[in-house]
Amino acid sequence: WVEPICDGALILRHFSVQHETEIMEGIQQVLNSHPFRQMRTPNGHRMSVAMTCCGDVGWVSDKDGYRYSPYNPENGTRWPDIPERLAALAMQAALEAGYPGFQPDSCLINQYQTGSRLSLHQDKDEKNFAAPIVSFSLGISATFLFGGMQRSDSVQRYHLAHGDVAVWGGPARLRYHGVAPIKDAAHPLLGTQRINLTFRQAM
Ligand code: MD5
Ligand code: FE
Repeated sequence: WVEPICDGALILRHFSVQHETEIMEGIQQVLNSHPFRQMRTPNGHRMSVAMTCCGDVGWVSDKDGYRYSPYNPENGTRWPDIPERLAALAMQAALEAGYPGFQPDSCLINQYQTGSRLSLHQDKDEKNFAAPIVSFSLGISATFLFGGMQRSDSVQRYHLAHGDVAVWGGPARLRYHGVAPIKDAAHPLLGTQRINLTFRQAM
């Protein structure tokens, strides 16, 4: 079922549960050559979320800042293609959310473990803010923090569970958001981790 968040954003509850096996196969394919690693912020802090990417470009962070790069700085090689079945599911979710023609060229894969968190931020390293961001949640649950256009604005909390897909576009695209510290839990398929896929039109 569909849970509206605000103008431009909604959650497709349970959307990807029936595809969980092929989604995990797609993720594993990327991990084989580009495993999760914890990058550093420009301030030098190690992020608690481990990440990897696929697509034409991937989101990277280091002492020089945040950016999209065709290369994984870890090994200097190009990111693998977004697995075809994953791209198709992301396009289908975007379509159901009212965004036909979504063509992701980048997918950031976030791995959360107990205690991992993502502090409030805006996604503004992409070139095209007209395209939505399509976000798949897998594994243990998270409390998603949805803020306003300023960091100091109050946040609404949303429970994101295995299979939920959130689509953030229109006026929601540049809202501050984050993920509260992940509570210790276990999921039958993914164990003690949460994986989040964010499909983007970055270039
Ligand atoms: C996550 N990831 O659960 C979230 C899901 C990230 C990130 O925030 O940058 O990797 S994506 C949530 C999102 C994206 C764009 C806009 C908004 C939320 N929003 O308007 O709240 O790991
Ligand atoms: Fe974000």
